[in-house]
Amino acid sequence: MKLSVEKIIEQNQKWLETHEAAYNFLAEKLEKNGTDVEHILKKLKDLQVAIPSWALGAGGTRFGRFSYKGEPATLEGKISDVGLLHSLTQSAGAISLHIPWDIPEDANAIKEFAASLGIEFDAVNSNTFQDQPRMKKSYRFGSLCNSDPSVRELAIQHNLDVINIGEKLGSKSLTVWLADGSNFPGQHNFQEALQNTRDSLQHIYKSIRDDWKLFIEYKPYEPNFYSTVIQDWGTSLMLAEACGDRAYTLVDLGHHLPNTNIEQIVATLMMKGKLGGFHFNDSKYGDDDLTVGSIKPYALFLIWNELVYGMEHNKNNPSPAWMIDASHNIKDPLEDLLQSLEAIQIAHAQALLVDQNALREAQKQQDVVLCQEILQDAYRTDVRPLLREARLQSNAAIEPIATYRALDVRNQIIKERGLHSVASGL
Ligand code: AOS
Ligand code: ZN
Ligand code: ZN
Ligand code: ZN
Repeated sequence: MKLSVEKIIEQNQKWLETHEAAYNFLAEKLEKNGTDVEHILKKLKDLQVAIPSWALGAGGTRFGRFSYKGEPATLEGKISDVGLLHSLTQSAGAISLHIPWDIPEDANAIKEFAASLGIEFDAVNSNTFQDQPRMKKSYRFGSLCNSDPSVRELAIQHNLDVINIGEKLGSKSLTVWLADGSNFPGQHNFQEALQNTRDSLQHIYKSIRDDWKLFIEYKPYEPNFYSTVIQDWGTSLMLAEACGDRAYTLVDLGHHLPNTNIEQIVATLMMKGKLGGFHFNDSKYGDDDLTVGSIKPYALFLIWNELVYGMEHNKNNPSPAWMIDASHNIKDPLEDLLQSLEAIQIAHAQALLVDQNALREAQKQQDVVLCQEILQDAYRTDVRPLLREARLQSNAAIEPIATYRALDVRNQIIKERGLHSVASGL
């Protein structure tokens, strides 16, 4: 199903008056304080966040998975769902595929279909954390790190296949997340596992085209519970540097031990020009993959503050590839993603409000109180009228979730796909 601009504009009429009053009030106040509101609106409109194909069905846990009504059973279905999110927000103009869950039968046709909805293909993700049918060897004891060279070869070849598929679709990057690690002390020779991983990644890196990037994701634990080969940003950075200029670290917000200062990691990576990819989600305990901003919105704002600073100051750092890596177990996946998109843009807008010059000056004066005041003043501003205005100007929905519900989108999807359609790959 497709949402027409006319329908969205029609819905917008309901909120137009209230919105305009709130927007004018805020814009006037901000302009008085010297904020360039047009600049913020432009930044909000420009930011495009990729949706991962696996977030369009309900997520699950090792205890089970409860499908959501009308999940997309095909790649076309997933792309069409991202198209809906994009129509409602104009900020989800890309999909991130996962191979082999999303192998396109006809890459050209898929590319055309996506383009008709304004959707591009962001980073492609390889999968060496599961065995696939008819595989000659198993990833049971790891993939790129495996002590058996024939398993490493298999895993390298898989990544090359993924690059190949990505090239056909117009992707420009490969994300490698490895589950590789060990469950018990003594199981791994740490040094050998890391060296094997480095050699394998270098091999993959050599096969990517000049206009491609390699993103190396890290994660402290899970599915292995004693050690993970690429456990932290330092290891990832070391590997990226061992590969070359177009290899970068990818930060996933859920991939840190509790209380890690993620904003400081972001700052360090951007200073080195090595923050390539970014996975948004939120977490209470571990890699919970909860809706962005649902647990620690202030931390998200502080992270965005470093992202905005870095994008302004570290011209050596390319614009990171943004993706939502969240998948909810019980909500309507599309509503959940709309909430995540909103949370990303709220923190983004708040960070854009930070008066960087005043902050630098307060830092120079060592005025700790003022530094905190400047950050919190931005954080405590209700920036939602700015988001609504950016969407209104882009012909998206002033209120995406309310519009999604008013237009009864889920029931129309169910009518098309059936109540019991199950997401492919999950
Ligand atoms: C896994 O924990 C990572 O976050 C990956 O980025 C991603 O969620 C995975 O590749 C999807 O299966
Ligand atoms: Zn991730
Ligand atoms: Zn994860
Ligand atoms: Zn996660």
